[in-house]
Amino acid sequence: MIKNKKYPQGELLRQINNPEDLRKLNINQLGQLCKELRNYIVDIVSEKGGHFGASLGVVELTVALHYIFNTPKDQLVWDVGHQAYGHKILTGRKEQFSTNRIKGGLSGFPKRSESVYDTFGVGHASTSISAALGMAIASKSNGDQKTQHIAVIGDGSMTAGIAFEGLNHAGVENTNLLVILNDNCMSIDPAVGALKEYLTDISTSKTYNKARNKIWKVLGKISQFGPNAQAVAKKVEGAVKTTLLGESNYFESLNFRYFGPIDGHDAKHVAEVLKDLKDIPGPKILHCLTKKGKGFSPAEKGDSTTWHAPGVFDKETGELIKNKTKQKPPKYQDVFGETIIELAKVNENIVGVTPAMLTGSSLNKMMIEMPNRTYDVGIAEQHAVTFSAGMATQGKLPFCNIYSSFMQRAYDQVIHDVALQNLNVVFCLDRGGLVGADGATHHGAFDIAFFRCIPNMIVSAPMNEQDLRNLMYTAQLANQGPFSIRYPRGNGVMIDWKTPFKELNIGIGEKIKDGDDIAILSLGHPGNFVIKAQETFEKEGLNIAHYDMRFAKPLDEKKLHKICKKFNSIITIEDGCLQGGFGSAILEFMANNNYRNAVKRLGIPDKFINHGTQTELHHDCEYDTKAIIKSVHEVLKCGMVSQVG
Ligand SMILES: Cc1ncc(C[n+]2csc(CCOP(=O)(O)OP(=O)(O)O)c2C)c(N)n1
Repeated sequence: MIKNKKYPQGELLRQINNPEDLRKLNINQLGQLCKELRNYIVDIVSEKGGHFGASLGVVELTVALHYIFNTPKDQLVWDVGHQAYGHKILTGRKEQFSTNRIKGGLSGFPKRSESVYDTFGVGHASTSISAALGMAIASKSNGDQKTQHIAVIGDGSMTAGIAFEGLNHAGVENTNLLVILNDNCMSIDPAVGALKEYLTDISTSKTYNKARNKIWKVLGKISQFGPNAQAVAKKVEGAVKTTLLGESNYFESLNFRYFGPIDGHDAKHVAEVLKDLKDIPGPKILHCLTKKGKGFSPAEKGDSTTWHAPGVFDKETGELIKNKTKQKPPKYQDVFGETIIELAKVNENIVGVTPAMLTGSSLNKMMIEMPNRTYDVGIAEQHAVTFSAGMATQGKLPFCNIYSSFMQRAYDQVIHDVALQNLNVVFCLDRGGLVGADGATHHGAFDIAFFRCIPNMIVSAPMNEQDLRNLMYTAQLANQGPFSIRYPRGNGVMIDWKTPFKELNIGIGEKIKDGDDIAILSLGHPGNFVIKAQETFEKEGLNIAHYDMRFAKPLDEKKLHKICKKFNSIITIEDGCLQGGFGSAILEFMANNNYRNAVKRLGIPDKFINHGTQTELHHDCEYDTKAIIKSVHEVLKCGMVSQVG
């Protein structure tokens, strides 16, 4: 077990090891507990990093939910889960919380294997309503009408199609489902779209807010109406809302009973409201207004996007502590962000598309320079892809930037809407490969495998910044069809990266070094691990060849024929899953052409990889520089011999 430092705890927090302890408090003590919980989160996240603003924003909600509901019997589902730090601390993981996101420590997201209080594994947005509804219907079918099912979802996550699908289904199921809409007007970047405007309208309607109190009065006296209580309350509530919000309360039109908006930072009030709602059957939604970063002034006043996951910072001043070591090569995402602007200045058809990862993809730079050609479509990967396809039919050239793991959401759209119609859409898959501390939900493990089998799709991965620029340049040349470029999280390798553009030949790799013992074929950034390993091979007098293949599809068959004829043994390396990935493509080529060279494949094994630093995980998965050296030594030792002459 990893070492974890002790952090100071306030008087109330000290007494709380699980929600049962919390429920012993007087409701008037909840405010004090929230302060202590907030301090504890600030103390630890300021030193260890992680998600920040969202967890501070739901401190009161978290305390009130565990205070009122009978967790873990009642099922509490957090959407995304980046806001669940307070939940982790209150549910038996207080002392371990300082190991959050560290290898061997707590996961940064709720995880069923970690705690019974984590009812559903999350990390990707907008799943909570569907999951909680599934639980609610299962409870009902088991004859259990008592268990409560609560989904806590942010306004950003509410923009995804799956959230609507969940609401749409829940509206015709009479289950104990409570959706808490945690509305802070932010996704990671400011929330976008018509729903956001609608929520703002409700939240700022003074007339409605006044009348809302009347509704609560009715609900407060609910028992006085005897058996007709629910009907009476519903009538009053419905009349007031319909008059004041027009005919169309979005949630009510989906058969949800809508309550709120309420101040999500008044723990006592939130608890009282939740207590009332507990007695109301059927699907309900409680609209809570909160602020990201609440209670930590630099985050409240500063840029909310920065404080979403700020890294380590000085908790007294709020100053972000940057690693001030020598000049580093740029992040791949920034090379993308700058290069697309350069290209778009010349090619007027280029547009940038992101599903809610404007800053994370560095497309925010283009949004500033070319707001009319940059689209943040909300947390809506499927829509981002089909929207790009639509644009492409009209001659636009979308660069649709989606993190590799989030692209999993939009698979059919890629096949059906883009590839089948052979449309010119460039998919830039950021965070391809192991991403580090975000862990299993966020690793970009599968994209090489799942894109490689799609007809018409070009699958490429740059080994460095220059390659990324040249691939982007090549992709925007006329009629390339669907073209994917995947690159990892983090920094490249070139300080001077603004190299002139050069057209690349599709499906052609690069010989980095000739050799005569073994050929190493790399795809993308791990080629740099091979270059590092060459220093050792040189010292050892080993002459190992290295090819940066650049494309997993189409393969550089001419080169592969030469390689298979010349070398007995081949090692492949990729920052992706071994099943069906780049190494598999090489094996398929060999099978199709009757080559029987010995092949060792390095990459992500067939299991889900937990969190750790990228360096730790590359090591654990055995495709870092050390593993390459070891593999070469093993191959030489056991003399993997070609079965063809
Ligand atoms: C499918 C998917 N796309 C993108 C993300 C990246 N992401 C993580 S949190 C977040 C914003 C969520 O906004 P909201 O639900 O309003 O929660 P808040 O952070 O405002 O509390 C995004 C876009 C994700 N986790 N999953």
